[in-house]
Amino acid sequence: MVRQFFVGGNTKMQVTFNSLNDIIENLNKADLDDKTEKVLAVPSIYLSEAKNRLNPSIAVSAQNVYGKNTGAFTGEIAPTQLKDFDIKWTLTGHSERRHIFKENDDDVAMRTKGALNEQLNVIFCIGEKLEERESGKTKEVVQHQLNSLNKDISKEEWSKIVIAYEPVWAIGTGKVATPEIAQEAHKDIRQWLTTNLGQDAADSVRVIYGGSVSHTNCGDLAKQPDIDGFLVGGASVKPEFVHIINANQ
Ligand code: G2H
Repeated sequence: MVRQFFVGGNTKMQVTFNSLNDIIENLNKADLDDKTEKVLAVPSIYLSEAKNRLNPSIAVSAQNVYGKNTGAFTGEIAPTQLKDFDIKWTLTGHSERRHIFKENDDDVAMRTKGALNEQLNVIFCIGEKLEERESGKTKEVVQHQLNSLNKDISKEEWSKIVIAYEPVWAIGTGKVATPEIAQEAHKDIRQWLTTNLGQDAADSVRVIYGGSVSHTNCGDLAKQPDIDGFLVGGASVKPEFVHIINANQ
């Protein structure tokens, strides 16, 4: 099975109303690979504006979601509230949520399950910290993150998920994983999919790479057999994002 190449932009909290509109204008006039699936994750306050203005070939995504649809959860956004604005995607488990805002594997699973309950698509982020890689625990950490979600969701629900492997030591640091290091981690994730969900899931679930992806490194990363695309942070708010979207051409 050929997995459709997937490029997500994660603008984080790095945009203003005006700069996001410049990004949208730039994307709308660009010649983008129509074989690549494209998603742009924006701060929640701009979701509606992005949805209204962005070319519909680029889906709009939230950067996080809560696992429940209503209640006293100040500051959170419900899956049904995303649906109210026809937002079909969300990130969950981004490393900044895990490490700055202390969301643990169970919190991330709860949020992801809540999104799936409302048929949202999820870019589910996982990845190890530098000390975990240096102590040889990469596989263990990543598998724990995958298992924590797998215990709560059905095999069928994995079809709504794109796994983003983002080694924490490579995020926003300029230290991109080499294509070989990234490929090795992606291959291990693919193996986990085979073992836990079967060959069909392993062949169809996209595993994308994130962590200092730029116009200079995206080409070599895209050539790796188990890298099905990117989640792009810093470069997604720059004109070079167009080049990254077209990396698989
Ligand atoms: C990882 C990535 C996008 P950056 O956080 O999610 O950001 O490309 O800036 O490392």
